[in-house]
Amino acid sequence: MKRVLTYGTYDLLHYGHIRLLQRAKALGDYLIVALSTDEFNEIKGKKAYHNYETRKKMLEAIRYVDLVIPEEKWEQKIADVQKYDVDIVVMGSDWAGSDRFDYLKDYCEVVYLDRTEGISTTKIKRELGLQEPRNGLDQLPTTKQERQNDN
Ligand code: C2G
Repeated sequence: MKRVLTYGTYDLLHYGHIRLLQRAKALGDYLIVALSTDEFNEIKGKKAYHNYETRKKMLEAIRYVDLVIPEEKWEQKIADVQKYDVDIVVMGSDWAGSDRFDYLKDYCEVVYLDRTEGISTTKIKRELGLQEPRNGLDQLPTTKQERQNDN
């Protein structure tokens, strides 16, 4: 039984999230999602539309997801890998090479899957007029940092 673990906020679920979960599950038999709590989102500088309980329920309704656990701090990942006997940690490619994940290679496999272009929670909010357009032009994020904040 190959166990896969991924992390995220998963607010305003969109097909980029679903595709990530679908491909992550395809790498194993059991998929755990460590879902950012509302308090951790504050640390990440993200404001989710749905609270943790709602985002958790939505993820639990997805056929690829077997278990949802809270992500409360950056430093919990090694303990998560050991506690849940994880074989592979999977993240979207906007995290590729990040020191937030690469160190886990000493504990399990780490796989970065291509990010789904053209969709992000921030883009949805912007196009619904819920967020200021970026410098007047609706450009896709260019820097890695912008991409990491623009999911
Ligand atoms: N994602 C994707 N394609 C998109 C948007 C997101 O593949 N168009 C992926 C991200 O790379 C991430 C997952 O979907 O692997 C969840 O994205 P977010 O909810 O934005 O997660 P993030 O804020 O990157 O949180 O400890 C790590 C953080 O909790 C990750």
